[in-house]
Amino acid sequence: MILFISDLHLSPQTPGVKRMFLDFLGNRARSAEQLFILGDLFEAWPGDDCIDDPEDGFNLAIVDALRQLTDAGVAVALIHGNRDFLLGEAFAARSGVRLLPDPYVLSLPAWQFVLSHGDALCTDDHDYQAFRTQVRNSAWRTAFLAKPLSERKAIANALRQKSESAKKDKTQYLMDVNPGATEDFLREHGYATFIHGHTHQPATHDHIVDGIHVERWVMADWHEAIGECLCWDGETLTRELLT
Ligand SMILES: [Mn+2]
Repeated sequence: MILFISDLHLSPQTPGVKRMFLDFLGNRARSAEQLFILGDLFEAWPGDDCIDDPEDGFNLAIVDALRQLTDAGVAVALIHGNRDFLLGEAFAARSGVRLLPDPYVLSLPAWQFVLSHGDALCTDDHDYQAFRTQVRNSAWRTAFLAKPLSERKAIANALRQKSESAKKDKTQYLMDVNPGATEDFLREHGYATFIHGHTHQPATHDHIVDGIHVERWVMADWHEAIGECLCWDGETLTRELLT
């Protein structure tokens, strides 16, 4: 069995989500062979050294819980989101989680999936795409990670507030995937079943691309008392409510 989750946006401000996630890792996820995390696991990630931040044990608790799951033999893999794009090799080594490229093609004996966070397809949001290009540039990352942790945390906070207030001015279509870009993406990935998050608009969409039916599963973000995972049992994909 394979499980998929995304958009938990873990932060000390949402202790209920953390509690649900730790419960998920300790119980539901134990019966899976693989767990895929499709981005925005964390609300913010200022760099891997935040795991050992003496002022804040929040991230360490999450990393330790992931480690217990991977030590138990569950293969956990992660695609970066637009919030936690700085999750790096130290995080991977500590947690046992494998970092994947975005998009990632998951070829199984019975089916083919393509996995992504989903933000790259929100092509109508030009401001966001410019930001995405900047932060994924290796020179920008090196310069950013050279700053002290406290400064990086402050910058991440300011960016988050900016993005939250910008969201209020954005019309709905800016915050969803672009239909043409999505169709091209489905074609480029051989009409595989597409699973993504990011938009916080959970739904299962049916696309007809070049006369071929393709499913696109948009995952739900997690809230204080409610979460979601997708489960592939080898034959069918289903949504599971987590409480
Ligand atoms: Mn996102």
